[in-house]
Amino acid sequence: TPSDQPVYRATTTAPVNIAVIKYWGKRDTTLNLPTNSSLSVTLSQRSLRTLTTASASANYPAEDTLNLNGKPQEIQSSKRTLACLSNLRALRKSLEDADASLPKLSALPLRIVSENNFPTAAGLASSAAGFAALVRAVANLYQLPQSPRELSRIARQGSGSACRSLMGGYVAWRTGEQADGSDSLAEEVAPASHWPEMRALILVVSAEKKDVPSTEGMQTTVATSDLFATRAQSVVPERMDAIEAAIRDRDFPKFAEITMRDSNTFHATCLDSWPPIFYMNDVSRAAVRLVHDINRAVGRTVAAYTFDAGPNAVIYYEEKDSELVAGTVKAILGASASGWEGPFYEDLANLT
Ligand code: 2P0
Repeated sequence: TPSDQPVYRATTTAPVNIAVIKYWGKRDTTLNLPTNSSLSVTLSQRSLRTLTTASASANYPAEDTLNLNGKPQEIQSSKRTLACLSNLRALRKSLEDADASLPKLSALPLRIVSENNFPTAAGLASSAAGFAALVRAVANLYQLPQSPRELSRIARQGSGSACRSLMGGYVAWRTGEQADGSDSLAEEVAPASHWPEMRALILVVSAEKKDVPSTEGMQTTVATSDLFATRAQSVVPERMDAIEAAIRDRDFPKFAEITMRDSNTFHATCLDSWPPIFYMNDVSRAAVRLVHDINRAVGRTVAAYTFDAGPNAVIYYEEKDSELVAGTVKAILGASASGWEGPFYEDLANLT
């Protein structure tokens, strides 16, 4: 009977990454090819991660299924998920074609079960960890020999930022030049061990779903913002070089200034979109002011804020300044009148 067939299974986790040079804008919406390169820090999985199990069996109903946080997902209408799965299956099929002794997993239905330990779609990069975990879990199930860099090409098609979650440490996603996306890949700029003092404090102001999803928001910006082209063509390329140098030299003040400026430029292009897009709110801005106040009071740059497509803040700092930065931020923004609801997650930013 079918229920006697073996079940092949692989489980993995994938981390969240928080960009310091932001991805915003696509030159190809099907392949998720970006208009500018981006760079992120991968978090440690201590507080934020996706846990995914992929399994394949002839016992399963014919269609692939995906369950996210206990809810079945409509993957047959999700072109991105289908693209990831068909790319992975094709790689498995070529292994099977080359070695007849391998079980024909590529012909079996997949069952994917995924769980975030943090609010989904609240601007906490859940799609990045989610697609990275999906690709890694199926690649493990299929025992694919491809490197994280090669798998990043597949994860990118699930969600652009997901390509950066396949590696630890400091990760760049290069725009690439090819129309087929073959060179639009993530690569490690520095390993986690290069700058182990780096810390991140994640401040959650709202765990509710955001108003304008990233994909839609960036399309509006590309189509309507005058500032957008300047950022993509002249501002970001210089910042990529400068922040890579700052990471190489472990120069926190430089890293911090570029990070804060690029977050601000990204949100400026959102405000410059038509109709304007607001991801930050008054509570977010209170965190911006506090970080500048702390840096001014200390007399050196010890903290950097960055905001994604939502009001939550991520604050980077070095371990030696934990008390000064995380202590002050939690004391001031943790007070109920601040509007910050929490939770606040502390993370060793780059240990995976
Ligand atoms: C980033 N964000 O670099 C930027 C900063 C949000 C602001 O990547 O359409 O969910 O799936 O490719 O990856 C969010 O965009 O968008 C994002 P899709 P994604 O982290």
